[in-house]
Amino acid sequence: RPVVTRPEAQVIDMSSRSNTLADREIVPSEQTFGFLGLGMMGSTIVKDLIYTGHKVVVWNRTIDKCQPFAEAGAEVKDTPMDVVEAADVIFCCVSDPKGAKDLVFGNCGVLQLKDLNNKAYVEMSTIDPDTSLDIGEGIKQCNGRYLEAQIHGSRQEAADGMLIILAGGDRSVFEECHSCFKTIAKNTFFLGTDIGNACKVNLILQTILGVSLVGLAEALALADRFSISLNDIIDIFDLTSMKSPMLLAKGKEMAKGDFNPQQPLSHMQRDLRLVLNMAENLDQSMPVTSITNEVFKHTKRLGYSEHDSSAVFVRSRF
Ligand code: NA7
Repeated sequence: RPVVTRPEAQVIDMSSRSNTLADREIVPSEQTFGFLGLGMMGSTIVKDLIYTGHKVVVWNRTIDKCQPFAEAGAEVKDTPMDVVEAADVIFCCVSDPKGAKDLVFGNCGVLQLKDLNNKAYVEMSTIDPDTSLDIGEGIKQCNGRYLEAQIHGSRQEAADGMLIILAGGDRSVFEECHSCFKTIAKNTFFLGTDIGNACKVNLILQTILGVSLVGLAEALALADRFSISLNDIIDIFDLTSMKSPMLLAKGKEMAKGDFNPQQPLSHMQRDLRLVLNMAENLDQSMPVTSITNEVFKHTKRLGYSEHDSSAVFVRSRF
């Protein structure tokens, strides 16, 4: 069993800007945008929203993370409910479905306000369709408008303003978020008014990613057993029609043993679990995804939760 060191804590560089922002003519909306959750994704997004001139009010469970944003001009609130009171459109970007639900239905959560007065709530945390339906229903029952806006992309893609937004729900909210989405994403899709579709599409994309990563890891582990240079394999792979920017990048990370979390392994495994739950409800057979999930679960148990998903290679090398 390898000795595992935790990845270095990632810090948001408040002064760095993605090159892409300079090319996008962004006219910031006049509305006030609330933001719940200043993890790596949330922080990167909020930093760019402030930079492009949006009025932002923030909250994070660990309050210390709000400090740099206060210095950069954001208003900081004590509870999610306070953010909702102060904002017109509220984004949420936390780890998982449970966290997303807590912020809406929990103590000091969004729905403590009872009447949302037509405010908009935008769920960016990766969640399953049923959770999105529950959140959407709660928001609508309290006179609010709901949009699921799933973010597809790595932390680096977020830092580069190159996310893909997959949205569904209230079209008016989608339009009100235009200048925000233009700030953070290279493409934005509205997948219809049915809540849940955007979550499904996001999780389907994650299935492709997860299964591909495990295939890549196993192939490279076999090369390693033969003492074939992994760099050679990657160079040759680059010449084939199988290559993709993502697989090349992940292959290089595996070869270097550099698992700096761009897409944390725990998030990948969470997504596969959500996929398998969806499939279970449909009696849809997904044997390869099931095994992929087991592989990620095992890698988590080996201590690689917080590393990048490419750390799945370590397990394959056993
Ligand atoms: P991170 O960097 O792991 O950050 C997770 C964030 O979620 C962070 O702000 C956490 O607060 C917050 N969190 C987690 N659980 C809760 C609960 N129960 N209540 C309130 N806040 C919570 O993840 P990323 O930023 O990379 O990703 C966020 C989402 O974007 C994720 O769904 C991705 O798939 C897409 P903390 O700072 O720990 O107090």
